[in-house]
Amino acid sequence: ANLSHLSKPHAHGDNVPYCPKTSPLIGGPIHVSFPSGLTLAEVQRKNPLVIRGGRYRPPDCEARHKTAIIIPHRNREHHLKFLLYYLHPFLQRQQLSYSIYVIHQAGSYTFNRAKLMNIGFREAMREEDWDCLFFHDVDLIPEDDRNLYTCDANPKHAAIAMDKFGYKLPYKMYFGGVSALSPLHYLKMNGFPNNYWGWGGEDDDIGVRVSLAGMYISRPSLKVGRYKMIKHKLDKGNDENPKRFNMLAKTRQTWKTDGMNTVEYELISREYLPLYTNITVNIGTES
Ligand code: UDH
Repeated sequence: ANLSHLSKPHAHGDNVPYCPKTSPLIGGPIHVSFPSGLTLAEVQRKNPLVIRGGRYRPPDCEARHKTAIIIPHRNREHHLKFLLYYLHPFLQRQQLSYSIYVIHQAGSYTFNRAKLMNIGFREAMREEDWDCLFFHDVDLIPEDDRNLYTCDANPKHAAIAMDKFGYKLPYKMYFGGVSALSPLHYLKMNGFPNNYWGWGGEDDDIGVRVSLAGMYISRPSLKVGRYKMIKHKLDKGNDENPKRFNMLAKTRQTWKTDGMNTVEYELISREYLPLYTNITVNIGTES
């Protein structure tokens, strides 16, 4: 039998047109709620064109943008289910070619969000020449699909208006939650820091790196960059990092010697699940 369609299920022929510059499927504000009985099987059923590993291409036009979503994760399956439920249709309405990567920290040692992002960058770029990477907390649901998951000329902070901050930017240099960088942006700032263990500080370090590398922070409008955070308490294994203020004062000295050029980890598994690629890693402990 000819099985070639299995390896490239949505490969287009030569004469498929590019998707329009503005997707006709975009609808604006999204009403976000958290249905109690939702299952992953149902999310799968609602997204029949998503293929193994959580990949998608528009069925009848050639996407203008290729975006990888990178989600740092441990022990938040409940949030992940809701994020997938909203994010898959959201990305499809934007007519993107995309894949969702969940970077799962193995073990119970202190969480390290930024290091997981570095790993996500490397593992995603290994698979595909993405032109944009979205670094995405698992508990933030976008509330407007005009918030385009594409890259700008500068690193973009997308989650500028969260419900928990009264739909305003909490402070000018805030870069937390959801951000978008092209591979060039990412490498220019040597990625993210690897040594912020526990809660806090790493997002500000990343914001400082953007400007130290000679770039600016780009943002969508407050009307469009809206997110609802799924309420939760501080996790076990992610206590506030008391060193973060001292570390932040030194970013100028450390950014070139700590980041993408020094990230070390052990890949435990790569699983192509129906709705996302799950990458489990051992990231070691604080030295
Ligand atoms: N994350 C996990 N598992 C963890 C910890 C963090 O998956 O155990 C990921 C997840 O993607 C999360 C992100 O890291 O969205 C950021 O962590 P967070 O949600 O704990 O950070 P946030 O600032 O949480 O959003 C605030 C919780 C209250 C903290 C109060 C401290 N003063």
